[in-house]
Amino acid sequence: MADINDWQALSAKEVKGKDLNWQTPEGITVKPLYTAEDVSVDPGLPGFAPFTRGVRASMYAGRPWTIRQYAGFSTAEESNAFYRRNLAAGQKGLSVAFDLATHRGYDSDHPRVVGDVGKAGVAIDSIEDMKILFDGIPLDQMSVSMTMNGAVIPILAFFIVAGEEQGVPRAQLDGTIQNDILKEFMVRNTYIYPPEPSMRIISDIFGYTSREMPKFNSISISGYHMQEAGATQVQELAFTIADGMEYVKYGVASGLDIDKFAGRLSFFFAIGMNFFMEVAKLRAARVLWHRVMTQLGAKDERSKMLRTHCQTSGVSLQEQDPYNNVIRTTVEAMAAMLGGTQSLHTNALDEAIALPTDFSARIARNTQIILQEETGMTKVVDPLGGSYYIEALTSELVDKAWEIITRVEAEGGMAKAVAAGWPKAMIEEAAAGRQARVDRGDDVIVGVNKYRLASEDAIDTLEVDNHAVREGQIARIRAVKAARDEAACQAALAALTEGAKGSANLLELAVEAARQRATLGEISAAMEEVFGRYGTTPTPVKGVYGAAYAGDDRYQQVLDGVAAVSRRLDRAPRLLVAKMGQDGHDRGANVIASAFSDMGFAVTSGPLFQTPEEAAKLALEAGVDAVGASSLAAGHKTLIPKLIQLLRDAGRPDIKVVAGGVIPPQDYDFLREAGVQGIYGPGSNVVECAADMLRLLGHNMPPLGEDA
Ligand code: MLC
Ligand code: 5AD
Repeated sequence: MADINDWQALSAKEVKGKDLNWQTPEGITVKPLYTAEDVSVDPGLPGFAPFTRGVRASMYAGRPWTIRQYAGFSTAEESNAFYRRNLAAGQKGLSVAFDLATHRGYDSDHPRVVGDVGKAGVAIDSIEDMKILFDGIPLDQMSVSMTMNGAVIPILAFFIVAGEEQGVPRAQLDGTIQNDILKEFMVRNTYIYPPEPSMRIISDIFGYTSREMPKFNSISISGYHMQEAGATQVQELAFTIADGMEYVKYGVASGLDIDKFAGRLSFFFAIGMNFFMEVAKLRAARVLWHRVMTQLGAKDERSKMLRTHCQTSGVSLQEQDPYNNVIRTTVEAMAAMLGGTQSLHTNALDEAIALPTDFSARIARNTQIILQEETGMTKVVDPLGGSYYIEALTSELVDKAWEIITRVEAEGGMAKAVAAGWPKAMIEEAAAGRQARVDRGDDVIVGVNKYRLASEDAIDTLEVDNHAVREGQIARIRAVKAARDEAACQAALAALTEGAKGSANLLELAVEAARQRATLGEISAAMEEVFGRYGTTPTPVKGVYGAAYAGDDRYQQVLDGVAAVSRRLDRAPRLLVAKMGQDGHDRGANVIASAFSDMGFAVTSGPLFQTPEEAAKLALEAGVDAVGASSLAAGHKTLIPKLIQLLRDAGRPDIKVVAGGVIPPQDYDFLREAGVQGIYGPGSNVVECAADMLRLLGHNMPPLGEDA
C-alpha cells in the first residue's frame, strides 16, 4: 500500500514542486493532505464531555437547530407584523434588533438621535412599545433573543413586565439577552456606562435571572462582532472564551454559586467563508469552554457545555452582484450546522446595502429550511467527526486560542486586557491586513475584485422614514408620561439611582420602574447619574497598510500624489474621519484612518457618536481639507447633509465631504445633491479612495493603470 512518502512524491510531481501549503491569516499552515497521523485526540461522543462533537447526544437528528432570524426596524407595530409573517413562514425563534437610540439609552425624542430612530432596528421607548412588539406572540411558548448590551437593564425590565402583562410569569420566559459588554468596549461600541459599573450590571442580571428566570439565557458571549471587525478565527475564539471566563469570575465574585448561573451562559459566533476553519472553530470552542469551566471549579456538566447561536458573516457579503451573497450565506450556514450550532441567523442578500426586505428575508430563511428539510444533512450527528482535517484543525485551533487565553489570564483577565487596548489593536491590525489583501486581489471576492460586472442592476431595498417613526414615538412617549402615576414613577426612578450608589439589584429596581411606565431614557439616566456616560476616540493602528502595499506601483502613485499636494499646501493634506449619530461600527472608519495615514494624510479620527454640530466644529478646529463620514446604520441622509450645511454656514464650503459605508445606491443622487463629493460603498478599494481624494484636492491623479 502507498504511504505518505509515496503520496508526497506523486503530488510534487503533479504540481512540479509547487508549495501547496496554505498560510491562513490565523498563522496556521494548512497542508494539502491530512491523514490519521495528524490526529492526536479522540473527539469522543456527542453529548459527552468535552462536547467536541456537540452538546446533545442526538443533536439535529433529535431536534434541528433553531431558525432564529435577527430582525427589527421602524416601529414596534411594523416589527411585530414582520415577526408574525416570518413565524408563519417557518421561522422558529425570535431575535430582536433594536435601533441605536435604544441601544445607547436614549428615548426617541432625544436631540442626539435624530438620524437613528427606527433605522438599524426597532425603536423601543417604554413598556408600551415592548408590549406591542410581542402582541399576539405568547412569551411562554416563543423563545426570544434580544440583542441589547448598553441599555440592557431597561430592556430586560420591559421584557419581564411585558410577559407579566401578557399573563406569563417571568419564570416561564424563555430566551436570551446579549448582555455582553466586554466586546462592546472592544468592537461593537454600544456601551453607555464605564467598564466597572457595566460589569456590575452583568452580575446583577446573572443574580436576578438565576433566581427568577430559570429558562432564560442570561448572556450571549459574542465573538461575532470581533470577526465582523476583522478578527481572525483564532482571535475571535480566544477573546470570546476569555470574555466568558471574565464574566464567570465576576459572577462568582458577586457571591453567586458557579453552578447556579453558568448553565445559562450562552455564546454567539460569526461564520465566515473559511468553511472547515469555521466548523473546527465551533468544535474547538466547546473543548475550550469545557476546559476553562473545569478550571474555574464548575461541577455540573451543564455549566461546562458551550451552547451557541451563530450568524453568517455580514462582512463577507458584498454590495456588488448581490445574488452571490445567497451562495456565500448557504456555504456559511452549512459550516454552522456542521459545527453543531444550537441556533442560526442567515443573512439576507441585501446585507451590504440595507436592512432585509420581505423578499430577501424569505430567501435567507429558506436557506435554513432547505438545509433542514430537503437535504438529509440533519439525520447524522456530527457527520464531519473523524475527518482527519477537521480533527487536526480542531486541535490546532484549541492550541492557538489557548496561547492567547493564557496571555489574557497572565495579564489579569479580559477586563484589564480590554482597558489596556491590545485585543482591539490586534483585531484592527488583522482588519487592515485583510483590507490590503482584498485591495491587492490576493484574497478573491467574486464580483468585487475579480469577475466584476460592467454594470449592475439596482435591487429593491427597504427604506425606513425615520422622521415619521420619530414623530410617532414622540407622541407615544408623551401619552405614556401623561397617563402614568407620576409620583410612583419618580419614586421608582429615585430608588434606582439610590440602588446604583449601593449594591441593590438594579434589574429588580428597574422592573418596578418599568411597571410604573418609566421610559428607557429615564431608567438609563437614573443610573447614569451615578455611573456617568463613557466615551472613546478611536486610535487606528499604523503601518500595516503601508507594509502590505510596499512596492505596489499604484500605491506609489498615491504616495507621490500626497507628496505633491503636501508641497503645494506646505503641509500634509488633512482628513477628518467622522462617525456621526449613534452608529458605533468603526471597522471601516479605522481601516480608512489607518490606510490614509500610512499614505501620508494627516488624519484626525473623530470620537464616536458625534452630532453633525460636533463633527463640523472638530473639522474647523483641526483645519481639515476634507471630511470622510462613515455611516453603517442608515443615518446618512439626515446627518451628512446637515454636516455639509454647517460647514457652509461657517464659511467653509471648500471643505470636501465624502461618505463611506452601507449606503443604498438609491440614496446616491440625494447625497450628491446635498454636496457629497464621493460615495464609497462596501467593496471600495482604499487606494482608489485615496486617489479620488487627491483629485478632489486638485491633484492631477492618473486613472488606475496609467502612468503619471
Ligand atoms: C435541543 N434540545 C434538545 C435537543 N436539542 N432536547 C433533546 N434533544 C435534542 N436533540 C432542547 C434544549 O436542551 C433546550 O431546552 C431546547 O431544546 C431549545 O434548544 P436550544 O438548543 O437551547 O436552542 P435555543 O432555545 O434556540 O437556544 C439557543 C441558545 C440561545 C442557547 C444559543 O442563547 C439563543 O437562542 N441565542 C440566540 C442569540 C441571538 O439570536 N443573537 C442575535 C445576535 S445578532 P433547555 O430546557 O435545555 O433550554 C447581533 C447583531 C448585532 O448581535 O446587532 O450586532
Ligand atoms: N435586521 C436584520 N438584520 C440586522 N443586522 C443588524 N441589524 C439588523 C436588523 N435590524 C444583521 C446584519 C449585520 C449584523 C450585525 O446583524 O447582518 O451585519
